[in-house]
Amino acid sequence: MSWFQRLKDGLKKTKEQLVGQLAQVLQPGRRLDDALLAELEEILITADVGVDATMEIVQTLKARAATRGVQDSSEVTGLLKEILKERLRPAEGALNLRTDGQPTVFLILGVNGSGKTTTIAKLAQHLKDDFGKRKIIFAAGDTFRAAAIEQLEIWAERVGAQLVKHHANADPSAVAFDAVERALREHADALFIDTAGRLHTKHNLMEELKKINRVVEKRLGRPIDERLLVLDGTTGQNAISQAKLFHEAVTVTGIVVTKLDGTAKGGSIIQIASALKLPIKLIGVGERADDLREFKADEFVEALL
Ligand SMILES: Nc1nc2c(ncn2[C@@H]2O[C@H](COP(=O)(O)OP(=O)(O)OP(=O)(O)O)[C@@H](O)[C@H]2O)c(=O)[nH]1
Ligand SMILES: [Mg+2]
Repeated sequence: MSWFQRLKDGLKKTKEQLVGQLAQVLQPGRRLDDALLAELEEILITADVGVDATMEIVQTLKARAATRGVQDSSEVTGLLKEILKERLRPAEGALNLRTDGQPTVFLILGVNGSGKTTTIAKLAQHLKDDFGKRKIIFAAGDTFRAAAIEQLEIWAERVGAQLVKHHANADPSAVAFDAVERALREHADALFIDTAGRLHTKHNLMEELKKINRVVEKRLGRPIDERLLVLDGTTGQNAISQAKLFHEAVTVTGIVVTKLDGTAKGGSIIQIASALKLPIKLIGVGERADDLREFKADEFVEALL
């Protein structure tokens, strides 16, 4: 199955809701007036596009319809697609993969359950299949949650990566340091550092992440290539406040939005792109190893509407 088909399948719930509601509002022959725009606003908010982004989108649509002399509701979907693509395009961002023979180092961040560990597995699979990256190392930096190490170990076996682990409750920075040593020594193509999503306090977690970042960069003698923040696409506004906390602690280089499948709230990506001035590098639409790809604005909007 092609990625576009998988993306469409993944976004099915959002699409069905969005397209269904739009069809009810955009009845043939209905005029594009303020009442219609108010209904459109409601539909976008229901899909978790967020209040601010929705207001801006509807205002833009109104202005553009006026400039172009559009009076009929039949042209609204076309306008909406155009505006959503324009909004989402600046949020696209390519992965920063090294080409100098050094390992590309990924630090994977996010609150518990957002999809960090599965994102590591999926991205590793993608790098193997589509970028010819053969030697991949996972660092079991979530030493806090019971079973996290085993979960990463299972994925490592499944996608053919090597695992660097310590015992439970070990210092995650020490695990990360060892993994960097090994990645450099063995000339790995990529290193993924998994992290815990929950500690006793938020402050504690942020301090730990800063430390991992510091220790790794010191050993590397250069910045980490990608500090990816994994956000659960079904959590909307909440995801945005989390992102601000993580970004403050360790500068985030890109966002991964997961779980866009199985929810009618796939519009959250528009909210995330609008509220955070950070590139959305990848999106996840399922639990399988090949359910993650680079985020492309036009493709996303076409799959959605
Ligand atoms: N439907 C769906 N499920 C996903 C996606 N990504 C992750 N999941 C599921 O979400 C759950 C949590 O994923 P994990 O990768 O364990 O999340 P985590 O951030 O590592 O969680 P902690 O280790 O507890 O901090 C798992 O059941 C995954 O299979 C996705 O894109 N779509
Ligand atoms: Mg995990």
